[in-house]
Amino acid sequence: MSRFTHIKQACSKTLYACALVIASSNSYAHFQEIIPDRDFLNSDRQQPLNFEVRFTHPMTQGPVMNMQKPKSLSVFSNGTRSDLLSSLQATGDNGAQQWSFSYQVTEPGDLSFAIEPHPYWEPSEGKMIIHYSKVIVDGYGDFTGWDQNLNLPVEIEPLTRPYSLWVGNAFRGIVKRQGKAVPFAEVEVEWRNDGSVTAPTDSYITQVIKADANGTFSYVMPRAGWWGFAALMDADYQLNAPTGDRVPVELGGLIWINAKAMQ
Ligand SMILES: [Cu+2]
Repeated sequence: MSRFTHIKQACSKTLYACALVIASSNSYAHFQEIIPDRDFLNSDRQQPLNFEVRFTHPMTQGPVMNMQKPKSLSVFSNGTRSDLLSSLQATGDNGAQQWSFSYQVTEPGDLSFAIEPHPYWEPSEGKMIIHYSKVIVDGYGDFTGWDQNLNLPVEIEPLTRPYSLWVGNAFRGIVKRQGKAVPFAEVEVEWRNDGSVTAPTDSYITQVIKADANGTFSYVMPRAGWWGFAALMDADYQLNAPTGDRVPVELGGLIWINAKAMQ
C-alpha cells in the first residue's frame, strides 16, 4: 500500500521539492497528522491545547498534500463526544492547505481527539485514501479513557497507555476494523522528522510491521518525538475519483504517540 512514487500532480508544494522526492524516494507513505503541542495537561491554569492537522509524509518532512476541511473532528472525554469542526482554521499555502485548532480543557479525564478527512485522490496509486486519525492527551493525570474505542471504521486500540512514554518503550496495539481484530494487518510506522535524521536508504523511511494472528502488534520507539502508526487495508467499496472512474479505497486507522528522552 502507498508504496509508489508520488507523481508531480499529487505533490502540492513546489515542483522542485516534488522532483527531489521523486528522485530520492519511491517507498514513503502518506500519514494523516493530528498533532497537539503537548500530550499532557498538568496544571489547573493551563493554556489551550493547540493542534496541527495535515496530510503529509512525516519522515521525509513532506510534501504536504492539499487537505479539504475534514468531514469530522471530535473529542471524546468522560463518555461524551464534542464536535470541534467549527474550531478548525485553514493554514498553509495555496494548494497545500492544512488546518489547526485549539481546545481548552476544562475537566480531568483523558481526551481522545479523532479526525475523519474527506477521501484524498492519489493519482500515482489510482485510489482514494481515507485515514481516520486519533491522538490521546492525558488530562490532569486522571488516566481513564485512553483505551476506549472510538468506533472508527479502522482503528488502533492501544494496549500501551498512549501518552507519557519514554524513548525505548514499546507501543502495543490491536488493529480493529468495525470493532473486530484484524489478523496479520499491515501497520506502517513513521517518525515525524524534525530534520535531524536522514534515512540511509528509502527503506528506512517507513517501517513496516504486521500484526499477529490476534491483530496485535508492537513497536519500540527509538527516538524522541511523535510517531505515527497507520494500520492500512483496502475498503470493501469503491469511490468516484475526480477523473470520474470508480476506484479502490485505502482505509487507514492511525494513532499518534509521543516518546520523550529519559534524561
Ligand atoms: Cu503524498
